[in-house]
Amino acid sequence: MSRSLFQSVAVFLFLILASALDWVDGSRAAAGSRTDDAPVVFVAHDYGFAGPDRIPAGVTTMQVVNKGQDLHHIQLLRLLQGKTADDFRAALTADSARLPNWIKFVGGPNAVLPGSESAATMNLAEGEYLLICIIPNKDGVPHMALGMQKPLSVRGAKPMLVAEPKAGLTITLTDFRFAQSQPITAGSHTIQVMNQGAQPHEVVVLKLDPGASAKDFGAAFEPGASGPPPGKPVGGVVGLESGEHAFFTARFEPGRYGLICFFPDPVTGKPHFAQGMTSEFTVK
Ligand SMILES: [Cu+2]
Repeated sequence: MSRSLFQSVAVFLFLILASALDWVDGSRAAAGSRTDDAPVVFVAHDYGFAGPDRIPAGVTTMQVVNKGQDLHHIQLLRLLQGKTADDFRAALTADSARLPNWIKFVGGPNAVLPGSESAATMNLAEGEYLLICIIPNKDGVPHMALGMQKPLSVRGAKPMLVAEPKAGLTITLTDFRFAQSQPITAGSHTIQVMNQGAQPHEVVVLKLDPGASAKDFGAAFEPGASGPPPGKPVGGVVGLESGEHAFFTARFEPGRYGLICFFPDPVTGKPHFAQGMTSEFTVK
């Protein structure tokens, strides 16, 4: 073997070894990936969000801390086609009843009462996002039209790989039903939410007042309704596109609970709960 050929073979073997070691390293990183990544916290107030402007991509737990007097959630939107937060504002000003078609609904922590917080976990790709609150005030004006819009840039990677949480339970969303993989017991649970419907859907978890249904809760938000809703929202996941999934963690006490989706049908404009998208269950 000539000296130069020998050198080439040696270099070749070194490269193979190096890539093999790299591979071992990579699988170690995956095996050692963490699920205890600290949440990204956004404070919601009447009417705005405070929090970071930029976060790294990957599996992200987003927490909303409600410091307002009203209900708030975070609907996370991904802006497509290079659109910006200003484009969104302009589209909303032009037609407040219709959201533009260059956004994707990518989840977010659902509504909680003033003084409470909720969290949801999503796998976020790099890109430009917007946090909005779609919950209406007493006059039916969505909070996003009152200032609850915050741009968020998702760029770069986290220093360590973060894995999706292990969920003991799945809630599947379809047009227009909720299905639970198993009964929810008392205690804290991490729940996977999967949208297998054709439309975007959300899940709001409700702690119901005695004798009330999830549909009664929804009816309290219809135009012209009076009186407080018969229950309180305790989290869940806001709008998710068809085929997407997310996670949320909530603590359940023994009692009566409900699930409800407020997402509007694109044709009729009616909220999904009016088409039957509610369910109730008892936590023992
Ligand atoms: Cu729905």
